Amino acid sequence: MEEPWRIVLLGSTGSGKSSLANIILGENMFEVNDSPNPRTTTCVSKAKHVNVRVLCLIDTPDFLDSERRNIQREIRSCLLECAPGPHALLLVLKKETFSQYNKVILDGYVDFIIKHFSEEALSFTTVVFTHGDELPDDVKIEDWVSQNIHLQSLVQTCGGRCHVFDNRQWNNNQDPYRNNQHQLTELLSAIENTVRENGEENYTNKKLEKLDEEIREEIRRIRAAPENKRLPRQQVRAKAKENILNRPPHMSVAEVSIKYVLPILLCGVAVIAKTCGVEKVFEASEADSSSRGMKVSCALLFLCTR
Ligand SMILES: Nc1nc2c(ncn2[C@@H]2O[C@H](COP(=O)(O)OP(=O)(O)OP(=O)(O)O)[C@@H](O)[C@H]2O)c(=O)[nH]1
Ligand SMILES: [Mg+2]
Repeated sequence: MEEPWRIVLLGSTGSGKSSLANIILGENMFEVNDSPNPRTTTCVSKAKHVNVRVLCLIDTPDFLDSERRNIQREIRSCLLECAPGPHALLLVLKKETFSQYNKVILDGYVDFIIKHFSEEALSFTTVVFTHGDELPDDVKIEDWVSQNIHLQSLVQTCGGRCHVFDNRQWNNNQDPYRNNQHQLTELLSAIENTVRENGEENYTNKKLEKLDEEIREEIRRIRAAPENKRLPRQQVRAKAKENILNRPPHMSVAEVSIKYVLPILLCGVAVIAKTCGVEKVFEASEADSSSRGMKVSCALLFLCTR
């Protein structure tokens, strides 16, 4: 079977990520938020045949919501869902007046992509506006974007790719431009161009490749159990991702050393210093210097275990 295109939707709560995902898949597969509170709280991925290929959409919570708990876990879940790498990242923005406040959010998402994927991932990113019905008559989204320096710069950062949908109003619109089907065709063709420019490959990096290898390894482990032999492929993959997500994050040898080995060594040094009278080096009374030795060690211990 041909590999699905993995498409990640990013953006603020209420920007229309889940609604857009439903429009792209042509079916209500993601829960839409009609309350003032965030709805999508965990990463959800759904796949479906659309035109000639399978699209796997990864809907995400608002990663910049500072009040959200478990954000690191959700970021890891998003990376697991799109491993070995996404074919496209969609930065979903509500079409509205863009102020200085919005600029902070725009910059926040660009920084997020650079931090958790890389700068190169911006060339796989497309800006998608929702609430297109508010676009003035006869104005195309590119023209509207060009009126605001922050938006213009964002779209340029994302390779000049931008599209507009109206998830509520443009489903059966007769207008050739103000029409979700037309916008979807354009969006998929833009993604196809990006993938082609990348030698028919999705975006990837070392971290995503490693996660993919971890998933394969876990799939092999699950499959080895006789009771799992008949589990469908998708179910095994989902189980593998869940197992990895529930594991404590992998630590490098250096991290393990700093977190566990160094504190033990420091404690040892403190005990030896006390018993051997190394406190004389500090030129203080025995009691003072040994307690100072302990304090220094405890302070270092505290810093290391944070
Ligand atoms: N008029 C209009 N309403 C929209 C559009 N897109 C989304 N909405 C509405 O905006 C609200 C939020 O939409 P969602 O798709 O749930 O937004 P979200 O980004 O997934 O929100 P969270 O899951 O909370 O992060 C819902 O009431 C949608 O019906 C649009 O293009 N036009
Ligand atoms: Mg949502």
